[in-house]
Amino acid sequence: MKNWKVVTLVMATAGIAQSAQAGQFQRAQARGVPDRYLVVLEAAPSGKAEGEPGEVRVAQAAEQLARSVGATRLAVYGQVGQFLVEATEAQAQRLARDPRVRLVEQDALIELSAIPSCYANVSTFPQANSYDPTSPQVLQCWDPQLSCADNWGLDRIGQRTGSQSAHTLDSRYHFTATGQGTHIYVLDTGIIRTHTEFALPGGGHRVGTGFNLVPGEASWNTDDDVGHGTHVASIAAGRRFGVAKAATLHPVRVFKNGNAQLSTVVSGVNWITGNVQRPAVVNMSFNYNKGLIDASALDSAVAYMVTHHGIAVVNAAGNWNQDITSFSPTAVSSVIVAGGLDWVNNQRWGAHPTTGCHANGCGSNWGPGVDVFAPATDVLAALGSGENTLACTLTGTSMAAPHVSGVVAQYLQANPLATPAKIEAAIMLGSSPDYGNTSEMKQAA
Ligand SMILES: [Ca+2]
Ligand SMILES: [Ca+2]
Repeated sequence: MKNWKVVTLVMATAGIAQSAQAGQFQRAQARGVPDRYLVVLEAAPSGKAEGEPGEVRVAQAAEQLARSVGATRLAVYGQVGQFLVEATEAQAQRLARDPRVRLVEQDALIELSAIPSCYANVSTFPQANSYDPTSPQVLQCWDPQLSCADNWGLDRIGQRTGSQSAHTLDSRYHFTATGQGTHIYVLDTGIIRTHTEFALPGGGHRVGTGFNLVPGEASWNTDDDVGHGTHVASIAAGRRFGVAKAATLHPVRVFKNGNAQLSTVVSGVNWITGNVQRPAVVNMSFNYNKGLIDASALDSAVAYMVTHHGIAVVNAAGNWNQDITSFSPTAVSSVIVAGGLDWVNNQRWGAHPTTGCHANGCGSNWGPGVDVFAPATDVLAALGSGENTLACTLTGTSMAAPHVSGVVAQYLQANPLATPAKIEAAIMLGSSPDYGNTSEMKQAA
C-alpha cells in the first residue's frame, strides 16, 4: 500500500471579488495575482469574417486597449475574445469602462485540494485485456487487493438499472461503440502517456497532440505530475478502465502540483479552441466555487467555445454537496454537467444520510443545472505519477465527468457532425430519467 498525492476537483481557495463597477470589474480579495487582469471583450471574435481571423482582431484590440490606459499586454487568448494585461488597479478599472470591454477580472491562483487516500497497488495487469474488445466485456479483477466491484462504473453505465447493494449489476460492461476516430481533450494535470492503460497493441499509444500551458514550462511536456489527469483520462478512454476504448486522448495541462492561475485555465480553453481535432469533446474535471473565486472570465471562454466554436464540454458538478448555480463553469447552461452517483446506494453521492464524506468532499453538487449523473465513488482507474502500471480508486465528480465524456465520444463516433446541443440532448435521451428514489436525482447515466 502506498499513498499518492492526487488532486481532486475541490478548490481549497481563495477569494474574490466584489464588483466595484456594475459587474465590469472583479477584484480578487485573496490569492489574487498582483497587477494582472483578464480582459473580456464585449464583441467576441467572429471567426474568419472579411478574411481576417478573429484572433488577429482580438490581438489588435488588446494592443490598443492596453496602450490606451498605459498597461502592458501579456497574452492574447484570441479564440475566446480575451487577453491578459499587467496593469495597476486604476488602469484596470479604466479598461473596464471602455465600451469595447465587458469584464475585467483580476487573475487569481486556484488551488486544487490534494488527497492522500488513494491506495495504489502495483499489480500485474493482463496484457491487452480489453483492447479492441467485444461487448459485453466481462469485468475482471486485476488486483487481489481490490474487489471486482471496484469496476462498478463501467458495469453501471451500460445498463438502465442496478445497484451494488442490491446485487443487480451484471459484472459486464455493455457497449456498442469504442469512440474510434474521436478526440477527448483532458483539461487537467496532464496525462502519463506511457501508462499501459493507453498502450496500443504492437507499440505506441492513444495519447495524441497536447499542450502544456503552465507558465515557464516547455509546451511539449504534458506529463502528469499528480495523477488526477491520468485517472480521469483512463476513465474516459482507457483500454481497461475506460468507456470509449479507442478514442484519442489529448492532454492539455494547466495545473501544476494541483495549482493554476485562472488565466492559465483560460489559456487552455483558448488552446483547445484553436487546435481542436474533430469530432471532439472536452473534459473539465474541476470547477470553481464562485463564493471563493468568481471566474466569470472562464465562464465566458467556455460558453464561447461551446456555442461559437461548437465544441462540447463536460464539466464535473463539484464536490460541495451544494446547488451548482454558484460554480464555474458549471453554471454555463450549454455545458454538460455531470453529477456523481454513489455506488453503495446508487443515489446521488451525498444524498444518502449514511454515505458520509470522502477525503475529497461530502457529496455531489446538485440542482436543475446538473444534466446527468454518473459513477463517482470508488472508481477504479489508472494512476499516473511517473510509473506506468498503477491503478487506484478515487471518489469525486471528477470521476463522473469522464464517464460522460466517454459516452459523448461513443456518440460522436456515429454522429461526428453533431452540435453540442444535439450531443447534450442525446446524452439526456440515452440516460435513465428520474432514476432512483430521491427527487434530487434527475437522471442517471
Ligand atoms: Ca453492467
Ligand atoms: Ca447543460
